[in-house]
Amino acid sequence: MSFSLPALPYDFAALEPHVDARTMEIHHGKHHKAYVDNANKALEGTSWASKPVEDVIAHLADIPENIRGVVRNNAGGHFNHSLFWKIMAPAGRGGGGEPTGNVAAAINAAFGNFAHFKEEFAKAAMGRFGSGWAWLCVKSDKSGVQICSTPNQDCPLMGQAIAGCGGRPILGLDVWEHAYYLNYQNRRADYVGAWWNVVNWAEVEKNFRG
Ligand code: MN3
Repeated sequence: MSFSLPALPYDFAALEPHVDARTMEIHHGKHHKAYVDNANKALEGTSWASKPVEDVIAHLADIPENIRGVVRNNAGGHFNHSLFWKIMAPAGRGGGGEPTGNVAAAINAAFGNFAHFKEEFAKAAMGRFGSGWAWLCVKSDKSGVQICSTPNQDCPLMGQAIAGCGGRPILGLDVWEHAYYLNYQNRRADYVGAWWNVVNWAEVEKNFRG
C-alpha cells in the first residue's frame, strides 16, 4: 500500500485568522500532496513501498542510495505534515489554551512552566534559518521532553546522525515560508505567536502517551 494524502480534520478556513484558508488549501492540497506523490514514486517497486512512513524515515540508512535523498525529503514531508494537521484545531474549539495532563507535567518538568516552554519553542522556530521545523519530542530514553529543530523536511525520527536531533515528535511547527507567507509575509514571529491559538493540546497529549 502506498502513502495517501490524509484528509484535513477541519475545513480550510477553520484555523482563521491565525492560519488563513488559502494557505491551508495550497499547503495541504499542493505541498503535502507533492510529498506523498514523490515519495510513492521513489519507493515504487522497493520493499519499502508497503511500510508505514514512520518505519521508512526511521531507517533511511537502509534505503537504496539512489533514492535516499528523495525519500528523506518527501517521506519526511509526508510524516511531518500528517502530524502537523492533527496537532492543530480551530481556536476555542480544541485549539489554543494550555496543555493538561501528562504532557503538561512533562513540559513543566523540562522548562519550569508553560510560558518558558513557549519562549524556548519560539526560539527554536525563529532560529531555524531558511526552511524547516521546530519540534517538541519525547526523548529517546523516555526520560522527558525536549525541543529541537530540523532543516527542510528532516524529522527527529530520522535520528541524531541524519536529522541532527532525535526522539519522538509529539508537536511540530512548520516554519517553511509556504506555511505563512501569504498571510504574514516575512513576519515569522507573528505566525509563531498566532499559532499557539490553534495548537490542539489534547492531540499532543495523545501523542505523548504514544
Ligand atoms: Mn509545509
